[in-house]
Amino acid sequence: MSGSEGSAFVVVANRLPVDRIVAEDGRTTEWRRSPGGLVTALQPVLQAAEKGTWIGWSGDSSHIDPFTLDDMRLHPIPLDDEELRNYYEGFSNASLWPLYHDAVEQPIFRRRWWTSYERVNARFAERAASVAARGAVVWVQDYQLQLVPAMLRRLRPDVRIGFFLHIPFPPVELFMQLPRRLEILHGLLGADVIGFQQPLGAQNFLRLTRHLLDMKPKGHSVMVDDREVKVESFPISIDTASVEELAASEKVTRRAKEIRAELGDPRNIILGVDRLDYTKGIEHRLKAYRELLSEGRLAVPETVMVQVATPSRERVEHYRTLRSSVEREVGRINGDFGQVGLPAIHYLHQSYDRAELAALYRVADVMVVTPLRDGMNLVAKEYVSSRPDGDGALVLSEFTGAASDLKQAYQVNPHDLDEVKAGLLRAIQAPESDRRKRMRAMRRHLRGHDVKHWARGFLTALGVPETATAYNSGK
Ligand code: GDG
Repeated sequence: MSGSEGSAFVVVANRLPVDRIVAEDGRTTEWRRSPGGLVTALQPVLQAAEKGTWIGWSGDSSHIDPFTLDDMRLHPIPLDDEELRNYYEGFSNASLWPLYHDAVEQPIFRRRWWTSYERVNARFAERAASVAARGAVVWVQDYQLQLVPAMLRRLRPDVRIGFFLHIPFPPVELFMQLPRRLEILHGLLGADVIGFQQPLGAQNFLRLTRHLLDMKPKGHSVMVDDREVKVESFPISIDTASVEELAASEKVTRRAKEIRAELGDPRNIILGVDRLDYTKGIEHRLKAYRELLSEGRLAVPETVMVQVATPSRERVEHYRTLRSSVEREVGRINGDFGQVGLPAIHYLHQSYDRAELAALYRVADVMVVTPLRDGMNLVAKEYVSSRPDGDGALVLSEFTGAASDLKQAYQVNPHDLDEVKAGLLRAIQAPESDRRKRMRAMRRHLRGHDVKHWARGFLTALGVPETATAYNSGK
């Protein structure tokens, strides 16, 4: 249905922004919007554009007809088990993910994974080509879909194509390891705007075009034939207003008090919240905490740690190994320093709803975010905006994109254990006035730089100010 019937604005992402929920009768299913910044950011444009469409994987292999939810047209793409293993768990999460994160784990390459990656990317591109109206704007998201821009351009040269990478883009020396590196590079260059989280990612990409294709980047762009491709950074953020509102709600305030009591009313609550992923530096922070306890610089029950580790990519080998080693370390800490009814660390390998997470942020005196490499890290931003009391302290790895936005955090190099320990102690012992001053500055920054600011910036670079103005209509 290309032409006048199609959508003027199309988002292409690995996942649809909805979850399928089994109704109470246990038989029928319904769709519910999944919580997440991306959908919040894009919904105003999807709603403003006549029949805005989101194309993404539904979460299983069944063929589901397009449907409408909250004024968004949703086009589910099925993935079968082979594709899930090869395109998603394989090439996306065992090759690209570690490689793009500084190879903090050894990337694995398998030839059959590539075939599947190409096939699935083609399926997304074909669907986008069939739903986009003439001259539409198509915004492709993230590392799972890097071939889509060029594939789509071949099918539909009339549309404007944006691509945003949510994770870091590696330096040339690392990218060169990637089998099929040329195909990936050509895939991305099909876009009109390629967006990265950080200026460093954009620079790495531009250097790569010089190195592999002998291109001559000028400023923030390169020419592909006679077409200009802009390469810039757009740091993503959170829906600050809604995060602040939820954290200040009566329900969350009440729950935060309950949690503090349930934890035994300790003086210091240290919190970590991450997907259970080896890039997040969970082991590094646990080790720092253990050493502080064993040196007597922190003590239970005056201090307690809560680590939420949301289950993630559990069939990928790297993730299984990580889970074992994190759980071994948690057991060791509790074995050595816990008391009956008073563990030193509460470890939660579970997912929570937004309100429970907000209550945890509100109750945490110190939030500890120690990734070895992270495109942005929204958890750090959510914590800052979830403190209506104005207190709290953030220990933040300098290897996150968030470190450029949250300059007043207690920043640490997670590889330097002594520095992580010192950062934790500084955050715990800082005078209240210092903590409040830092938090105030960071909160102010996030009010001016929310996720809509991010989307507006990208769409303006893509040359679609009329789409970007959807944000000014107050929708
Ligand atoms: C990628 C990049 C970049 C976590 N546990 C629960 C839960 N969460 C939510 C958090 C936060 C999100 O998941 C995690 O976002 P992060 O940014 O921290 O990390 P990634 O998942 O690795 O995201 C990252 C991001 O994309 C956006 O561009 O910042 O660098 O790696 O929003 O709150 N949410 C709920 N329950 C949980 O248990 N509801």
